[in-house]
Amino acid sequence: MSEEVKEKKGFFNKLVEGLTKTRNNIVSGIDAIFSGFSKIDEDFYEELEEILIMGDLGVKATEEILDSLRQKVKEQHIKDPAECKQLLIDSIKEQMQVENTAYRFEEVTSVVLVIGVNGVGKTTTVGKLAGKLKSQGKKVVIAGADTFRAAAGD
Ligand SMILES: Nc1nc2c(ncn2[C@@H]2O[C@H](COP(=O)(O)OP(=O)(O)OP(=O)(O)O)[C@@H](O)[C@H]2O)c(=O)[nH]1
Ligand SMILES: [Mg+2]
Repeated sequence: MSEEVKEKKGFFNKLVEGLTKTRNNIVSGIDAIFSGFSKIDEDFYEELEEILIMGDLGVKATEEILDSLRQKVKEQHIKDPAECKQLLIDSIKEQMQVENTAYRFEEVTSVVLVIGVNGVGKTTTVGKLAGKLKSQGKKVVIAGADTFRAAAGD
């Protein structure tokens, strides 16, 4: 076996390790907040903000998620942090919604870039998208743009 294989495995393992750490930090951070705080106050929101930003959600998305959470907590008169875990999940889901008009590629010639870490389902999703568009009578060209491995062309 060559050096190259060892090197690739090392790189992949490092990637998985890095992402696992990020994921664990967010999950354990959020769990700690919901069990560690006895009331919903500014400290609680500040801690939550820090965890979301450190989890790479971005400053703008984090602010919008927290605004929506604050509003829900107020409207529903929630006092217990444990009760607002589901509200946080709802707020994050809301943030991920996109309008129907967000993708104009259904009407004009467009490029769709699909990006993600290894094995998350890019190729499968690309195949599904291409199949759907083709069945609508559109012309589709698929190109692999992997940096160190040619994508599964077939
Ligand atoms: N459960 C589940 N499995 C999926 C889904 N999409 C893809 N898979 C499976 O996940 C595995 C990886 O899918 P790929 O589409 O090859 O992922 P990829 O991101 O192109 O992978 P690389 O090109 O190797 O980085 C395959 O076994 C798929 O069948 C999904 O939506 N749900
Ligand atoms: Mg692939």
